[in-house]
Amino acid sequence: MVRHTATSVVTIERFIIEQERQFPEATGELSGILYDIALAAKMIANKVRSAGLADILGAQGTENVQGEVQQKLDVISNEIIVKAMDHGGRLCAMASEEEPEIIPIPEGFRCGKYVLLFDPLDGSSNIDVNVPVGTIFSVMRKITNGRHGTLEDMLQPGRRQVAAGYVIYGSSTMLVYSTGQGAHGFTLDPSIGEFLLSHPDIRIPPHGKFLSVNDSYEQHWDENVRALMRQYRGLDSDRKPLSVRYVGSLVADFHRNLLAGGVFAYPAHARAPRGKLRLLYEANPLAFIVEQAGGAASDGNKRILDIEPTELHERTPLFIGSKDEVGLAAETLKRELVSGVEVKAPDISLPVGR
Ligand code: FDP
Repeated sequence: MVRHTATSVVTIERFIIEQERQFPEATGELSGILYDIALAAKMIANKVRSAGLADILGAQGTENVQGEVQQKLDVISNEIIVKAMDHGGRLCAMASEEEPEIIPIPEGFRCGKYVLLFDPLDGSSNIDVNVPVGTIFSVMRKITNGRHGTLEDMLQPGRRQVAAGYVIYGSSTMLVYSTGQGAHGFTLDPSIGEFLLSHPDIRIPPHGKFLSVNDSYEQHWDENVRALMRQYRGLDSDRKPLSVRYVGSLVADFHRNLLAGGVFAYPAHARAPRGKLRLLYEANPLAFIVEQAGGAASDGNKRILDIEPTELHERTPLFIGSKDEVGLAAETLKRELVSGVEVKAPDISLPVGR
């Protein structure tokens, strides 16, 4: 296996080929999906960069399946990914945060053996104020017979992902992905239009530095969540307090904590009994990455990657990041509730207000 350091000049294409060579039985289809995602990411990065100039900022006026107002760039990013991926012959279906149903491969194109699930532009409520946004993706192997992908192919637990990753459109554009052999980061060099390996084999510190949580929901949290947050803040315990950093763009908060150590928390609360984030194309892919980097992800009760999904757009509470902090969440949240707001049975059909 070729060993790269942060100073070797390695394009994402070369890296993918080298990884593929370790599996002589590989057909190259998964590699093809990753190239296409990298291409779509470059096209979206270009749109995000020129957003203010091209009059594509702001809301489109339609609502997506989650009942959230779609931003123009959400719609554009969704189209870019679908068009970059639907004709390559490697996918048999796709699913996007922006579309209520599965996206079929158009007639006339070959169907492959993988399904792709994605959030084309995560954190899009931040676009108008020039805050980093991202794309998140998950690839699963088709498990049903027949030419076309089905819902059943999508509803697999996250541990079955064959590849997952995200792109952050920040001060620079970075793509981080894993095929189960570590998590690797590539930074887009805009002068040559190539993603170059910049963060080989990312390792998240076992103990966190940062806490990312929207604590305006504190009034709706149950006692256990409040107790957990007090511990993260160094109250009621001799733990060193974590510093609070909350961008409100999952990819940006996750990325910072992945590199510097920390935990992103979006707990369930009385008004959002299943939290806000989506299992299949937000929590699962980031959980895959964080575990590959030595971290952990839990819904407070269960490992995210072991959750058996039942709906395409289902939500999950999420605690993700450094192992110690996610472990503390699992330990604290399993305590019996003494008082406070009881978290009711999940109702994932209800849109959750911001
Ligand atoms: P957004 O609604 O802007 O798309 O995925 C949804 C998400 O952003 C995450 O990126 C972000 O972490 C979270 O919602 C923010 O939610 P709150 O405003 O409730 O904190």
